[in-house]
Amino acid sequence: MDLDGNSYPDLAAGSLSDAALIYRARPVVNIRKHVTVSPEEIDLSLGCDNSFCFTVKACFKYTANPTSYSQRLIISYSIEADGERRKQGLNSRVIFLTKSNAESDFQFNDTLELKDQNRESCVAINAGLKDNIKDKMRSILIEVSAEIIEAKGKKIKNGLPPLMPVLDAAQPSRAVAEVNFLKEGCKNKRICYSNLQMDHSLHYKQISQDAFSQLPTSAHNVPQFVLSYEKKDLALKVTVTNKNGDDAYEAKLVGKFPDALSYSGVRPITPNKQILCTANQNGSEAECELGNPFNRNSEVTFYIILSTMGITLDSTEIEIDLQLQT
Ligand SMILES: [Ca+2]
Repeated sequence: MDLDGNSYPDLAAGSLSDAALIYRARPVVNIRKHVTVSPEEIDLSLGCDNSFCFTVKACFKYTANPTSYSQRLIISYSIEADGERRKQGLNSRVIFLTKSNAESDFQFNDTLELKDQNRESCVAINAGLKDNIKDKMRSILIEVSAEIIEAKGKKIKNGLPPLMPVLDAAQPSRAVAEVNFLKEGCKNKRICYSNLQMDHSLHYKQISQDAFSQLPTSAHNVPQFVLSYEKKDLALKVTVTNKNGDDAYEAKLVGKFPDALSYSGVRPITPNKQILCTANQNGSEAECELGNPFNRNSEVTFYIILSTMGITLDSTEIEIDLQLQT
């Protein structure tokens, strides 16, 4: 029995009293979401910061069974950028320039009317990128989701009010599009194969002088350091190269130091090449940014200065762990 004429079977239960209960089945609809971005690739070397960078176009239509179902649906939808990154505690790189009632600028929320089954409605919004974004490597994901907030009924059979449809739970809740960054310094413009290599040597700084002297080595080629009032600071001279490699994005050197040593500073040697290092609170770990990108065939040399305050009379061996990352 279909009391309201929506093609879904209903159930009526009566008793000997003068009341009857009607259980009506709500229609199941599927909102099809389709999202595209234009352009799909951004060339950051052409400049694209706070102003317009790309357009997101999201289209929605609904399908239902039976095909004769034709209520007007009001949906609310959300377009979100860099959602995966934000789940990892990172910031979104995107700012939507078209404003909505969303609280944040990486999200766009609005409502839309779908007049009939299979009739598509689209929106287009503009987006920009934040200044000085670090991650120019991983693509930006744009996710679109939607839900029904109202069904506007036509004439209802038997004087019954229209029922709110339910979303088909078996259908994907999100549609996704990707914005990629063009990597000029990479042979394959999407994936970069860098060739980062490192050379290092240990030096010390005499208290009265500004220069660094290399430590003498033992018979087994291990640098030897004798702590004295004059020889107070150790300096790790590091040279990093990227010979014939693709550009290395977010290239950095990560150093881990033993209890006896702690990071105390960095001193550049290569002219016009500033190195920025950040250390943890007790100086047992430091990260030095080499470049974003660290270009093909570039080379940089710098000293990492290590305080020897923690060295005791029992210290006989010191191990330093250095790693290049990109
Ligand atoms: Ca029905």
